[in-house]
Order: sequence, then structure tokens, then C-alpha cells
Amino acid sequence: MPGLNELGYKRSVCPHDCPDTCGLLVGVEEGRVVSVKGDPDHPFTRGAVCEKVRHYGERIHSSLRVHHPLKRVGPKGAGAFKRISWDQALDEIVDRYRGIISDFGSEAILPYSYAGTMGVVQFHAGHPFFHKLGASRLKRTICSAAAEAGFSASMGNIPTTDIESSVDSDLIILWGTNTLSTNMHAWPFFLKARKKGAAIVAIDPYENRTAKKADFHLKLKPGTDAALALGIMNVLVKNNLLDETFIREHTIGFEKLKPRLNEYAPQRVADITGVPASQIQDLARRYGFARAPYIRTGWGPARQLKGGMAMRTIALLPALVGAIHKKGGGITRSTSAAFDFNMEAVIQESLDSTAPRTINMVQLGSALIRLSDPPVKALHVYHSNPAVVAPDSAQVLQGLLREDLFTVVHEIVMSETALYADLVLPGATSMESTDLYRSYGHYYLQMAHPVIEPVGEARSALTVFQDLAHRFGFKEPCFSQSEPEIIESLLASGSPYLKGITLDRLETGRPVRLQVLSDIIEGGFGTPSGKIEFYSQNMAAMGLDPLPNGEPSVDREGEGRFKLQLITPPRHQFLNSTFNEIDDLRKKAGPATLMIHPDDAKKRGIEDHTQIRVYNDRGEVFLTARVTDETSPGVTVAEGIYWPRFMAGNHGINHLTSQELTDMGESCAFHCNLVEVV
Ligand SMILES: Nc1nc2c(c(=O)[nH]1)N[C@H]1C(S)=C(S)[C@@H](COP(=O)(O)OP(=O)(O)OC[C@H]3O[C@@H](n4cnc5c(=O)[nH]c(N)nc54)[C@H](O)[C@@H]3O)O[C@H]1N2
Ligand SMILES: Nc1nc2c(c(=O)[nH]1)N[C@H]1C(S)=C(S)[C@@H](COP(=O)(O)OP(=O)(O)OC[C@H]3O[C@@H](n4cnc5c(=O)[nH]c(N)nc54)[C@H](O)[C@@H]3O)O[C@H]1N2
Ligand SMILES: [Mo]
Repeated sequence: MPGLNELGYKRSVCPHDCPDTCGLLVGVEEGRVVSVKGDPDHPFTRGAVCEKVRHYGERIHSSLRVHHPLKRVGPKGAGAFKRISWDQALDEIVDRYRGIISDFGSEAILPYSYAGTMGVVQFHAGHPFFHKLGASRLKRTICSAAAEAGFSASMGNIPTTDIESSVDSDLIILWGTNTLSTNMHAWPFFLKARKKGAAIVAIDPYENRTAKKADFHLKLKPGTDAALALGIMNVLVKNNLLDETFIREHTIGFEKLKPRLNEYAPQRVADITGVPASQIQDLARRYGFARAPYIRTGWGPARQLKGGMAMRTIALLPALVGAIHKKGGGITRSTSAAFDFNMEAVIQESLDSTAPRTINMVQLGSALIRLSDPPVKALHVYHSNPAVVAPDSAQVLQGLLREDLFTVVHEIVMSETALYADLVLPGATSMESTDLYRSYGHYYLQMAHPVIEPVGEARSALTVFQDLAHRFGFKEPCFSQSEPEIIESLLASGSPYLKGITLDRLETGRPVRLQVLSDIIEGGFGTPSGKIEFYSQNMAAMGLDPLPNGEPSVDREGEGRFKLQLITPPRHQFLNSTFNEIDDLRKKAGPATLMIHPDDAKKRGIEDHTQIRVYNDRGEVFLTARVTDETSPGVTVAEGIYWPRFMAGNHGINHLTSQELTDMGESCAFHCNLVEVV
């Protein structure tokens, strides 16, 4: 039987938004998931599974699970619902959407979805329906768009260094990533390298789990990565630690960059970044002298207003020393470019001839409150929890409370967003549906079949959107295709990375490796010049500095008034806002905290473990103070996205974050906030 291993466990894949995309073995008894563990046969995840996903069975069978379609009976946000049938729910959606389209036009309907599941089929299941409807388009830029745009400006959107190859590196730099929490299966590869003599360096504003385990930690101020990278370049040039041949053959613009580097001598960079000049010099020398230096960048440096520039600048470092084609060296951002599918098979953009407006998901709050001509009259949420994860919660919630907004939320559990819905639809989890999983941290493709029957009346996104399409009378073949048929079309892209990968091979449920090149250079760089670009004409055309620029990111809305920087990185026990529903994980996570340096705490009379109010112009949040020198003076850290119902004052962390877009990629600057604390 496909997907069943020799011990009777069923094979599955972790659907969560995480680079690791684990192979799972699932124990099932009487139709219930009773255990979830790692599949030892998965070449990257190798039998290990994170603390969160070990609890996946509890999530599937949680008391907060939505079992039936629900219709609101109380005021918005109160969470009072009555059970209705699927037919009633779908008929009501069709009636309401038809009415809204005739009164306001189809752009008054806004889909809102993200990566609740990373399965390629279910992730995109709504696209054909909303395209056919002519609904407003959602720009899905909340996560990686700035990192991708910045990195691409330098190197092109290419598959980056395979993490597995880092075992042969002699210097591993973890730049703005919390590997042990957010990419834990990479760690054993780094340890293997360390055993052979590699040093591990963390570059992060605070001592996160990973920095604690690193050999060196550069504790930079948030938003100053470009300056730090330029400082390293300055030392490389001054000490003649360059790979001249590589620069000549594979890059453009180095001569233009050189004068810029003069502005970034170590002492000036120390003043900008807060990293002592001696540490900058030391890291640059190590980088220059290493046989095969390797960088793993996280998304942290890009969640800043100048995050695109930060990522672009970091991405140039390997070019200076020719690290990219040295065995063990290079840089990993994302592996996603190698999952080079025929995406039109799932997106079906050609169904829409109306060229509707685009709404950025980062600016949901402002879209719900301010847009007119037409206003957003219907919001269809699936695979996302915007009431909690989107920035500027005060505006998002004000929008969700609008009596004239018709909100549909397709959810696994009674999330915060579901509380604001007019209709809640019960969603099927990855263990109840079929899908194909790519990864953004490794190079394996894996298909998963259902391991249990849907819980209650749960349905997958594909089922729901195909049903809605039929009710609207849409006849295109895509509205009747099964998951395997869609997967087969996805594979038919002709991409060299997918060569030899067939539906039959995937149907076994085992991970299948893509045909990736061992030397990135052979695939070429996806930039306009085909080379790594120290000088980018594309950026000049966007009105940005064509050369790397080390000006720090600043939260403009709070500048000059609020003194403390605030970053809001992931918490070990949650996956964005998911897994808040698991009591054990919440207990382990403890209360929502603010890490604050003893100097800052003392100035404000704040004691450890007391409740504090953290505020700026956008809102306020009540957190428990954790007074610690794991952060620096002037920098505060709130790890994790807790559901507001589990926080004092019922306010989530995104009451403090801003809808202002990043310099590149139109993403969110979740780690670029100024606040004050009392
Ligand atoms: N346990 C757990 N795992 C997760 C997630 C989760 O919520 N919990 N989320 C998943 C998702 S959706 C994603 S996109 C990935 C994200 O994975 P990461 O890239 O690891 O997460 P980031 O939020 O980008 O934060 C990474 C680090 O950047 C640091 N940072 C913040 N600002 C700056 C800066 O200006 N410069 C530098 N150098 N560092 C900075 C933060 O302190 C943090 O330690 O993780 C995935 N995995
Ligand atoms: N302050 C702050 N905010 C952040 C971040 C941060 O670092 N700091 N990180 C940002 C990042 S990187 C990201 S990617 C976004 C993530 O934002 P989201 O993509 O919204 O992620 P989650 O919070 O995990 O919410 C996903 C929801 O989808 C539901 N879901 C999961 N699987 C399914 C399914 O198969 N069907 C249905 N119908 N529903 C499903 C889950 O129950 C969950 O409620 O958050 C962003 N928000
Ligand atoms: Mo993300």
C-alpha cells in the first residue's frame, strides 16, 4: 500500500511553513492519529521531528477543531455560532458573492490566504476560482518577498547552496536565522562540519537558542546588516583576501563598489551596528582565509524596511571570495527556485481577463478600512490567521468588525480570525487530504496521501473551491481535476530539475530528490547580466541605490519619540500562530514575554517577571518582562505570535507592527519597530 512503511506507520509529510518539510511516520488507531514521528528514511530530516509537530495528532483531534460549517449568531468577534449544513453554507456564499458582484463588482471580493499548508495543490486551490470570478488579487508578500527580491538583485532567483553540502565547510555563518528553532534539521549538518574543525558564527540582535550554541556571536543592532556586510567587504579588500579570478569571471560592477567600501571602515561600521570593530575584523579575516566559507541566511535581516538592501548586500559576500563553487562553501537562502513546476496548472491566471486590482496582504488593515471604488465587501480567508499574523492588528480588527463585511473563514481550529467570521468552514488537515510538498530548505519532493478520514465534516480547500465553482456554473476542466491529475500537470514543466520525476514515483509517498547541480555556477545567475551584480541597473531603475548601501532601517513612524527597538522573531514552540491551541506547547512556551536589557529595565524601574505595557502609536501590548543581557541596550525582543486570548489585555504582538512596506518585494518589516515600555 502506498505510504505505509514496514512497521505499519503511514507515511506523510509535514505541511507547515518551515524550510524543513519533514518526512513523517504516523501511527493511526481506530481512525485517529495517535503518534507522529520523523521518517528515518528521509535524507534531510532523518527521523527527527520538532517538538511542535510531535503534537500534530493533538491538533487534529483538538477540542478547538472546527467539525461542521458554522454561521454567526452573535456580534462579530464574539465567537457565537450555530451549526449549519455544507449546502446551506455554500449556497449562502454563492448568494452573497453574487449580490456583491452585482452591486459592487467582483473586485469587492478579496481572497486572503497564505501558508497554513505548504502543499502545492491545496495552497493554490482558490486561485482558479478567484481568477474566474475576477476577484481582487492578493499579493502574498508577508514572508519572504523582501529576502527574495534583495537576494535576486545580486545573484538572481536561483536554487541556492544545498544545506547538506555544508558538512564540508570550515566556517559556517548563521546570519539572521534561529536554526535550532526554525530550521532544526540543518543543525546536524553544521555539527558535522564543526566536528571537522569548522567554527559556527551567529549574527543576530539577541542570543537566540542558536547563538547560545555558536562559537561566536555578533550581536548587531536590528536593521544594520548591510553596513556589517560592507564592513566585512572593506576588510577583505584592505587585506587582499579576494578571489580575483572569480570576481573577473562571474561578477559585474566590482570597480564601482570599491570606492563605496571606503565609507565602511570597521570603526564606522561598529558605530552603526554596535558590533565591536575587532569582531568585524576577525570575522572578515576568518571569511577571507576560510577554505570554504558557508552562509545560511534566515529571513530576519529582510524583515526590516531596508530588508531588500540588507539581503542583497549579504548575498554579495560569497562572490568576493569565490565561495560559491568551493566544496562546502556558498550561501543558502531558499531552495524553492529548483521546484520549477508548471505553476499555471494550479494558478490558472488565464481564466481572468479583467486585470483586477492587487491588494497587498501586509496592508489588509488599511484595505479593509480605507479602500473604496469598490470597498472590500467580502473576505475569504483560508490557510491563514490574519487577525493575529498581519501587522497593525488594530486596523485589521477594525476592518474585521465591519458589519457590512461578509467574512468566510475556512479553518482547522477556531482561530482568532474565525471568531470574526460570518461563516466558518471546517478544513481538512494535511493528514486528511492529498498533496505534493516542495521545500524551501532542501531538495526533496514528496507526495502525501490521507492517513485518516476527514474529521467531522472537514473538507479540503480544493473540494470547497471546486464545489463553489460548480455552483457558479464554471465549466473549465481545472474545476474537476483530482489532486493526482493536478500534480501530473505541475510536473510537466520541462524543467531540468524535475527530470525523471513522475507521478508514479511520487505516489509511493517517498521523498524524491530533484536534479540539482552540485555547482550553482553551472546553472548561471538569474540576473540581467547573467553574473553576480555588485552594481545593479535594475535597482537603479527602481529608484534604489544600485550599489550596496549600509544605511540602517528605522521605524519612521516612531523615530525620535520611542527609544527601544523591538523585534518579533519566532518562538520555538509555535509555528507562526499555529500550535497555540496545544496546552503542552503553551505551557512550555510560558507567558508572552519581552526581553529587555538590564540597563533599559533599570532606567524604567522595570523588574524581572513583572507585567509591562509595551506601546507605540499603532497600539499596545501587555507582556511579562524578562530582564536579560541576552539582548543589547536599546533592543527588545518579543518571541512568538501568541493568540490574543492567551495574552493579557487580549492584544497580540502585531498591535505594535507596521503596514509600511519594505524597500524591495513589498513585504512586512516585522522586526523594525520602535516602542516604549512602562
Ligand atoms: N519554531 C518555529 N519555526 C518556524 C517558524 C515559527 O514561527 N516557529 N516560522 C516559520 C516561517 S513562516 C519562517 S519564514 C521561518 C523564519 O525563520 P527565521 O529566518 O529563522 O526567522 P525570522 O523571523 O526571520 O528571524 C530570524 C532571526 O533574525 C533575527 N533578526 C531580527 N532582525 C534582524 C536584523 O535586522 N538582522 C539580523 N541579522 N537578524 C535579525 C531574529 O532575532 C531571529 O533570531 O521559520 C519557519 N520556522
Ligand atoms: N510579529 C510577527 N508577525 C509575523 C511574523 C513574525 O515573525 N513576527 N512572521 C510572519 C511570517 S514569516 C509568516 S509566513 C506569516 C504566517 O502567517 P499564516 O500563514 O497566517 O500562518 P499561521 O499563523 O500558521 O496560520 C495559518 C492558519 O492556517 C490554518 N491551516 C493550516 N492548515 C490548513 C489547511 O489545510 N486548511 C485550512 N483551511 N486551514 C489550515 C491554521 O489552523 C492556522 O490558523 O506570519 C507573519 N507574521
Ligand atoms: Mo514565513
